[in-house]
Amino acid sequence: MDRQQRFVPALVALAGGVAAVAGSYATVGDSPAFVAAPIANATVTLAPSVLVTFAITVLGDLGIKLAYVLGLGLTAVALGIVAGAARVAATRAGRPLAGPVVATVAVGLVAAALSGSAASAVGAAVGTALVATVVTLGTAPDGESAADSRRAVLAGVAALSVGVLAVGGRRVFRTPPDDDDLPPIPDDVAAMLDDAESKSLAVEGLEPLVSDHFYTVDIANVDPRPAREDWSLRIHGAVGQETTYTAADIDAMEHEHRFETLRCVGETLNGRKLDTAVWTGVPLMDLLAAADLQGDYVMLRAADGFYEEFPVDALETGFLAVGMNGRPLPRPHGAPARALIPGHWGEINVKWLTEVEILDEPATGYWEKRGWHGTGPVNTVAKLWAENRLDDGRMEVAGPAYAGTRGIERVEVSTDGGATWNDADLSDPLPADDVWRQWVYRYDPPDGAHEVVVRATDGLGTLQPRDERRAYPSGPSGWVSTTIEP
Ligand SMILES: Nc1nc2c(c(=O)[nH]1)N[C@H]1C(S)=C(S)[C@@H](COP(=O)(O)O)O[C@H]1N2
Ligand SMILES: [Mo]
Repeated sequence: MDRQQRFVPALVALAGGVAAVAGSYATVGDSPAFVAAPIANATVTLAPSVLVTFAITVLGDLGIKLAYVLGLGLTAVALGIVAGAARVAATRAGRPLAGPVVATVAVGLVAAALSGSAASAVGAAVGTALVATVVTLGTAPDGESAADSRRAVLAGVAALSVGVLAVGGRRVFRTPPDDDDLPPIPDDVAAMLDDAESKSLAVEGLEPLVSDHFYTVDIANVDPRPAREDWSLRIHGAVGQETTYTAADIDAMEHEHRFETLRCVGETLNGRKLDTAVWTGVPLMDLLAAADLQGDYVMLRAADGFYEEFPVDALETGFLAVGMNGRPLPRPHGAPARALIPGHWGEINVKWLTEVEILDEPATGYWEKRGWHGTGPVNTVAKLWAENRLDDGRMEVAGPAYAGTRGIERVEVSTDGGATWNDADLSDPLPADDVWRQWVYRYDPPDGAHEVVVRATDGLGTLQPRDERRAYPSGPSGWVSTTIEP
């Protein structure tokens, strides 16, 4: 065997693994049954917290995509090792021709164990069987030379790699589904969306009061996709009466619509993980009152293994959202149902909610185990998202301001680095308890470069603190500033 040829078995094995991943995706698609899903999710949940914090605060959305690609690669290698080991075992047993069959069965069994899905496992096994067939044909004893067999293997590897890259690429760069397939927006929600549109300040580059694009943050690399019929919400723990609601139970209840803003504790000071939507659902207390809550703390648990704990009082104004902007709650935002806890950091607004567990004693949530303090009320912030030079030579600066349930009373802008301050104009308030406002300020710019600083005062009259702090562990703080060049 020359050196090159020694790589062939490893390449064959890897191709078997890549094909298994592709085959599983072909059958079950981007769902939790995808064979790479558990490993892709484990790359997030098992990663050291420093790495996760770095990924969230520095890489942002790219971090989760890299983790996904890593998960795909690790799964392909793992299944490749299974396929390769099976072939080696068959050869050692003196039955080399049984190798492909043994490899196919072994990959199928491991894929079934990983994914818990027969369809996914069959897809994976078929992928491996295809590679094994290509290889067997390529190395058939009827005169094919070693070089030809190598070429066949390499062609197989290349073709399958292209396949899986295309598949992975589609997941990573997917576009949202067409609106045409969705039910029409109910009139009352449409009226709220109109209200928000008419109150949104007309500033170029400023997102409207109902976000065009709502950020997502979660530990689920492959989002859960609980079928509505299988979903239920269990209320248990320190309760007088354990209760379980199905989706049909929720459907039968009276629904409300609310504007509500969410902000992630892990974002940067002037970051974009701050958004607003109209949510449709039922007040959590409509669901919880019957359970007779007896503990002081609550743990919310979700289908992706996420869990967060906080004082039970915060549930009083909480909401179970099943719709967003007049549509069914989208999968990335927690379908079929998520919690909304007014005024608190995003992380306790648990998506894919499955359990409300009432506790007598405090416990530690997912992010708090990793050092964050993100279960409490949000920090006050005024952001600077738009910076426009107007036709008449004036400057226009604008952004959103948010202080949770405290509300925003005032936003001030300094154009001289904080020496003097002027009041910005605010958007008319939306009828809601936990929602952002927009601010805008127009001025005649000085001749040279100048520093614009912005700060908000909340509804309790408290000025946004000036001291700068990074996101970790309690959310970013400080005044947003930027230098504007002439
Ligand atoms: N089940 C589940 N819920 C979750 C999370 C998660 O990882 N899993 N992430 C939380 C965090 S950190 C934030 S900021 C919000 C973001 O909600 P969004 O993705 O709808 O914007 O969801 C929260 N709910
Ligand atoms: Mo978050």
